[in-house]
Amino acid sequence: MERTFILVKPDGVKRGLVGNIVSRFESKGFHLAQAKLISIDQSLAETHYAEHAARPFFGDLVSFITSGPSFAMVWEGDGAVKNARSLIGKTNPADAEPGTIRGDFALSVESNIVHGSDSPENADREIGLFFH
Ligand code: FUP
Repeated sequence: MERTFILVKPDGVKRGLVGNIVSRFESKGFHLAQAKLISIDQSLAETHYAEHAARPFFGDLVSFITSGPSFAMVWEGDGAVKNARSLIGKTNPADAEPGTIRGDFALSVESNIVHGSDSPENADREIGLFFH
């Protein structure tokens, strides 16, 4: 069964959206395999977002993701990676459709509530980073 890694970022946890987001994944039919609250440290943040290390927003991204507790999850289901990204919506909430998590809850790309793996290979990598 395909797995994906989903993270409710510090803005989503602070705003009390964990339950709503978990409920959306449950309602879609995914199976919750693992979950935990985690305070992401500098090292984990830089490893998780390594592909963005050279981007101008990298420093702000690392500061943001380490700014408070996040809620990490592993969800299983057919086409889990692609289906989860459909629930999450486009990276920039301004482009995300209403009905998606980012479309319903976020206004800015810097604080876009939730992360979801973008490929099965990255899902395995991220699950290994957060659950070991
Ligand atoms: P996604 O896979 O949808 O989370 O998007 P990306 O991997 O492209 O981006 C990861 C995170 O970098 C986003 F969630 C927010 C941040 N980001 C910015 O802050 N500014 C940008 O211009 C692009 C991304």
